[in-house]
Amino acid sequence: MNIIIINGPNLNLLGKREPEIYGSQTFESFYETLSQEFPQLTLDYFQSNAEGALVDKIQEVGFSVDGIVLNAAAYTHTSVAIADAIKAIDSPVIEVHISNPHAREPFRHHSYLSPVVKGCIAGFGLNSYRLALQSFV
Ligand code: CA2
Repeated sequence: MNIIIINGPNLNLLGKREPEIYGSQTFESFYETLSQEFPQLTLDYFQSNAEGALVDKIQEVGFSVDGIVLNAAAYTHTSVAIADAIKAIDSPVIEVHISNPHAREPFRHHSYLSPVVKGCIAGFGLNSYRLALQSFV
């Protein structure tokens, strides 16, 4: 199975800022671990801070990959464009979050993406990504 992990804005700072919320591991080093843990999956990884670049990537891969693990970060709570892109593609999308947005500020309680994804996993730290990959396995 071909699975791509797509991360949105500021997740390139993982392990470098706000470790009390987002942990102290960089995503690059976590991604290496995931690649070893899931040898049966062909993994790819993309990160962008730009909404349009995320829409472009979802459209680019969304008719060929077997699954998308998407942490759209703050765009989760704002982006009709990303929701429309998810609706337009064939590949199933799992929405993941490191923190539990429902336990945080009210503006994080609404997701434009949750109604159009296959499932949501939130609040388990970086393990949220691991659980999403397991769901595809
Ligand atoms: O918990 C998550 O995974 C979030 O998607 C993270 C987003 C936040 O806006 C969502 O409400 C929940 C923020 C990502 C920011 O990532 C940082 C990582 C390290 C340091 C600073 C920001």
